[in-house]
Amino acid sequence: MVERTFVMIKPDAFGRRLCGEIIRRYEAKGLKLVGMKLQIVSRDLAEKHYAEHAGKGFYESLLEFIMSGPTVQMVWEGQNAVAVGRKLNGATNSQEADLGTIRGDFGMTVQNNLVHASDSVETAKREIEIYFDESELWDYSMPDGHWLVN
Ligand code: IDP
Ligand code: MG
Repeated sequence: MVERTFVMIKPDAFGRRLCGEIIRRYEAKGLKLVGMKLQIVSRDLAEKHYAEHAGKGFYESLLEFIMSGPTVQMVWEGQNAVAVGRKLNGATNSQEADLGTIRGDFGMTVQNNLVHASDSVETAKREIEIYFDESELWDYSMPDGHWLVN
């Protein structure tokens, strides 16, 4: 199934100059970038994005972190894009994340884990709608597309 997933480069990765590295991994894997923007996230957006965590002990700290600097929002498309994105990122706790994943290779903490990716197709739809208008998502084909589907 061709899916879309919402991926966000968090302020720690941005501040550590890892944007290129993260985008490179998604791109080289074979996903297709269909939307992208840069912003310092407002409280309103941060609360919408992380609504499922409201009330948890780490919630306020997470919001402060996510609003603390520039972030990059992206929509990546491809077969099983949601599961592929979660694999590229690795486990939530960066110290436990497998080497070879973004969090496993570059992260040291649970909160500051560099990158977000949707956990289901439904979540992806909700998250994409929070950050993007339909007119900001692009429909095009890549010349290597036939190598990346079965
Ligand atoms: P995920 O990003 O791997 O899907 P979630 O459990 O959905 O992980 O948590 C959302 C984000 O909240 C995490 O990526 C991380 O930045 C932060 N977070 C999750 N659990 C904790 C915690 O126990 N302490 C501090 N921050 C946390
Ligand atoms: Mg999550």
